Amino acid sequence: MHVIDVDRDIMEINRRISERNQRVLEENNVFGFDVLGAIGSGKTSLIEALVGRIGKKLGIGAIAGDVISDADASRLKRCGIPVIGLNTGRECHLDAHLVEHALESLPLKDLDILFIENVGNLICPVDFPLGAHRRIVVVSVSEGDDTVEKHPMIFLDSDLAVINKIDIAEAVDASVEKMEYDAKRINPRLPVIKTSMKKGIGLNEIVDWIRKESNL
Ligand SMILES: Nc1nc2c(ncn2[C@@H]2O[C@H](COP(=O)(O)OP(=O)(O)OP(=O)(O)O)[C@@H](O)[C@H]2O)c(=O)[nH]1
Ligand SMILES: [Mg+2]
Repeated sequence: MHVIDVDRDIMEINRRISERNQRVLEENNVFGFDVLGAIGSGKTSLIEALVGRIGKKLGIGAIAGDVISDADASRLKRCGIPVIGLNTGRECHLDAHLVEHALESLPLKDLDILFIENVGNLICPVDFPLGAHRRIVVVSVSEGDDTVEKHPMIFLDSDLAVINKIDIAEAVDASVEKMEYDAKRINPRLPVIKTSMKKGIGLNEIVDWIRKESNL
C-alpha cells in the first residue's frame, strides 16, 4: 500500500512559504516577532504595551490571528498601528500562507517591527513557522503552574518566554518560580521574563530584549 505522509508535505510547504515571508520582511528591513501562547495569557496585552513603549520611535505593525473574531485586530488598531486580522476558521494556528497574504496588505516600507499574534494555543502553532525572526511564548499563572512542564515543545522552540499575570499568582495559588524553573530546565538558553501587563512589571526588560534582538 502506498502511504502519503500528508502532515509532512503540509509542513514542508509551510516551511518554504515561511522562508519566503522572511525574505519579504528582510527586503523591507522589517524584523518579525511571532507571539505565541495559551488562550488569554496576555499576547494582545503584550503587543499593546510594547506599542505604548516603543511605537513612537519605531514603525510597528501587527497581524492578529484569531479563530473567528476580529476583537484582537480591533484592539491593536486602536493603538494606532497598521493591523491585519486573520481568521483561521477551525484551525488552531496561523500558517505561513495566511501570513503571506497579510504581508501583501501591510505597509511594510513604513515598518521596523512586525508582531504576529498567533491563535491562543500551546501545541498546534509550534510546527508552523510563519517567517518571523524570533518567537515569544506567553504563558500566565492563571493557566496553572504546571503549564510549562506540560508543553515542552513550545519552550524548546521559542526565543523568549514571558510568564505573565504575576500580580495574581498568589490568588490562583501558582508558583512563578516553578514555572521559570521548568522553562529553564526544558531550554537552558531561553531567557525568561516575569511580567504583569496590568501593573507594568517586566516590560522594560522585554523592550530591551526586543531592541537587542532586532538591532533597533
Ligand atoms: N491580572 C492580570 N490580568 C491580565 C494581565 N495581562 C492580561 N490580563 C488580562 O487577561 C485577559 C486576556 O488578555 P489578552 O491580552 O486578551 O490575552 P490573549 O493571550 O491575547 O488572549 P487570546 O488572544 O484570546 O488568546 C484580559 O482581560 C487582560 O486584561 C496581567 O498581567 N495581570
Ligand atoms: Mg489576543
